[in-house]
Amino acid sequence: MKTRLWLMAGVAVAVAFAYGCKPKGAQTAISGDAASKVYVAPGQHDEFYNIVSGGFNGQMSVMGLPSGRVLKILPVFSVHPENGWGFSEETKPMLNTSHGFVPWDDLHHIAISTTNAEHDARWAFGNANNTPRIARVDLTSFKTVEIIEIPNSGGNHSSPFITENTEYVVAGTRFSVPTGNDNDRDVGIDTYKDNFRGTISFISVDKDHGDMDIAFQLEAPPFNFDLARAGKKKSHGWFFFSTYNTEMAHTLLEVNASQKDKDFIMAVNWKKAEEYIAAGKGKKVPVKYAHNKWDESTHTATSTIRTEVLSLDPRELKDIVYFIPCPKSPHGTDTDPTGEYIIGSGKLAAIIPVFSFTKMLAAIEKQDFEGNIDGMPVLKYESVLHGEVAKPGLGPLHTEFDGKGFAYTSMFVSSEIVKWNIETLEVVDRVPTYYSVGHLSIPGGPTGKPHGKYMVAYNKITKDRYLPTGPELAHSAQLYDISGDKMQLLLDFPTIGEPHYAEAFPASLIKDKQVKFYKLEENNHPHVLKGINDARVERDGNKVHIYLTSIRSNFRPDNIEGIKVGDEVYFHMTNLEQDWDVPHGLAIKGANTAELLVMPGETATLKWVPDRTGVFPFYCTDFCSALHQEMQGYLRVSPA
Ligand code: CUK
Ligand code: CUA
Repeated sequence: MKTRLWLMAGVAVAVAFAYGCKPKGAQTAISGDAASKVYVAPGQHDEFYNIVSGGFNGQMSVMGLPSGRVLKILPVFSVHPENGWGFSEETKPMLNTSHGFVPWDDLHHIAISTTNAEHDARWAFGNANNTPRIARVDLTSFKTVEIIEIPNSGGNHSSPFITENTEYVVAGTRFSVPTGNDNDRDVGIDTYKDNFRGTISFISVDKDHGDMDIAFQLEAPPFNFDLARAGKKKSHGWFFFSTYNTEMAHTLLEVNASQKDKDFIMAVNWKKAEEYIAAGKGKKVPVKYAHNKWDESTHTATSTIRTEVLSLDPRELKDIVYFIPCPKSPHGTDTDPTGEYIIGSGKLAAIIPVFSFTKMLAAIEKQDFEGNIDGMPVLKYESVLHGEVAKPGLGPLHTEFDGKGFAYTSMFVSSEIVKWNIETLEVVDRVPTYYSVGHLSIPGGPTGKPHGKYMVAYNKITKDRYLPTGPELAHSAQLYDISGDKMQLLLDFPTIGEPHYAEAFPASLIKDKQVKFYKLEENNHPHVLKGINDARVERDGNKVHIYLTSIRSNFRPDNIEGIKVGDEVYFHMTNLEQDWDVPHGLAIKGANTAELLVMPGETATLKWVPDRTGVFPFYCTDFCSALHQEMQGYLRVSPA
């Protein structure tokens, strides 16, 4: 796969010449001026938080911009031995699904919460592609606090995209699937057109607390839904989805897919859909999905299985869904900061089509349609088109905005970024990327208020950019200065996992709102200890509960006897510290689990079933004081 892409990139170099752009090796030589622009002096903070998806590692990483420094890696759809996430009893329910415990996924897109189309940065949302889920991360604790599974979905790629006040997070299915409960799903794959649907989920987000709930699902035609953006400002109330395989083929082996020279952008009037739901037009569909929530008071997650979802059928309600023809296999669809322009990016197209929201409304008003799909109108390309960006490069994927009237589109095949004027559609600048760029990210770029200073290109191919590390190389990101007329490459930095999308926002939004520690008096964990005198061991049948305290620089109890082979041993460890940045860890020899890393004021539980007799040392893993190394103990296991 990578080889092929590399070849495409090679072709692209030739193509780039044809377009009159000479990729310059000189771009690799950073001038002193560029270095000073990304230099964050020791002790100084970055200007922006950058939340970066981890792709196939299922995590998010947090980086500072402009330095590119990694500040944190946080588990979302993954276990994380580093802090026991997915290993401790408290966190396991976060990774529960209707299929049971699914400790991995493929996280492509980040959405940072907004109010009035501007970042408020209360939460970061991320999608699980493989076993469809949406996660919400609290940006005061940088912890995953909620995960909701998406039923009637397969390949949850077109998500999570949010409306301008974070009213909804949407999740569009990449694979159309048979919908309904498990018993309805055993159908022939060749009955695709009749039995499969391309479901779009509208997940409501509570204004105050962020709690998610599937408000309703829309049963769209069996296309593949790739990406989406909400309308904003004048187009608030609408959502736009890119689609491919509008041939509705159940196999994409050449002959079937990409036959047509246009696919569609699907425009959804979600305010209208809301009205239909309020009027009782939704029907209840039996399904099974998990809803997992973290409770900051008990420091424990719970998982609930839900069995019903409300569904709207746009085949019956004819004024919710409209199709805009868009040249070949659109990938990204993006809306500009004013909400007027909708940009399609046909991967196999030689132009970038820009649609006008005003024209779309006028065409709907006049019923200027060229046909319909199951009764849902298809608009005429020309009547919705604002214009086309001519000869932008090859393989347009994703577009971001600087808030100064310019759009920046990544060109996967020709490995470059093209800057163009949204009104005049004129290409004003282009720069090479190393290599094969995927998403672009400008701080505030997808919102109504981009900050327009920097742009990061997340590249798919690395090749020679860093010191080589065997067959697997770090993915490469590149930071550009976009404050002037010409884009200027400032910095290369390696990333964690395979980033797809990322969103950055001003650090000032959240840096003074961070949780520094948990107050012990507010800890309602069922096994919390409020002081060292409560430390103890309790046996209940074959279950042994060790109530353990940690505080600089000892564990209590630190000599534990009376454990038998085959016992279920639970270490309930409370970190009694009440200060910032003093976690304690717990590791036990031979335990087939991860460590615990417990934050000040928090309680966490590790389960271990010893399989042999002996004396097992345990110790603190986080260097917490001068006597850290002395923070240790013994546990004795005797025959059953
Ligand atoms: S996708 Cu990866 S480069 Cu999953 Cu947003 Cu376009
Ligand atoms: Cu506690 Cu080291």
